[in-house]
Amino acid sequence: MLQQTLVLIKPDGLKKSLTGNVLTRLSETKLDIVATKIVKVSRELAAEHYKELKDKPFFEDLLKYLMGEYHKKKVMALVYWGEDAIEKVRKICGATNPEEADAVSIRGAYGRITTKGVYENVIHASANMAEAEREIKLWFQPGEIIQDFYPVKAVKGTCEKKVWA
Ligand code: 3AN
Repeated sequence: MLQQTLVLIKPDGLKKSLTGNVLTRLSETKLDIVATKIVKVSRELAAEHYKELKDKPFFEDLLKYLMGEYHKKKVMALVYWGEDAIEKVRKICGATNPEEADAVSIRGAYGRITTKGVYENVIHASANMAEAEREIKLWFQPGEIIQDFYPVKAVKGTCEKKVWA
């Protein structure tokens, strides 16, 4: 089944110069990259992204981690698209807990748990199609993706935006 999935290379991955390694591993899937950008993550974006986990004891640390408070204040966001994209990407990512992840998976090879108990697991990938839709719409605007997956509508420009001077 053709699917799209959101991938985030998290601040630990950027700080450790793992972007190339992670993208090389993901290229094994032969999926298409249909959107990408570097994002400085606000507290609001981090909280919305992880809203399902808001009652977990590690929620506050998780927000700080995604915002880059422990590493660099940036995340690389990508959308991959193709046959069974969600499962293919999740398999290469490995288990959530980097200590339990397959040693040759991205999280197994590059992730760690800090002495404070924060999972620094380098990468996020959507878990299912509903999550992928919610996350892709949260991180990207329609014009930033070169493939049309979700319906769009035209709105008259009323709000101010920056253009090149
Ligand atoms: P996944 O990212 O594999 O879909 P989720 O959605 O359960 O896993 O967790 C989101 C993120 O929360 C994880 N990537 C990890 O950074 C963090 N996390 C999950 N469980 C724990 C835990 N027990 N302790 C610390 N951090 C955790």
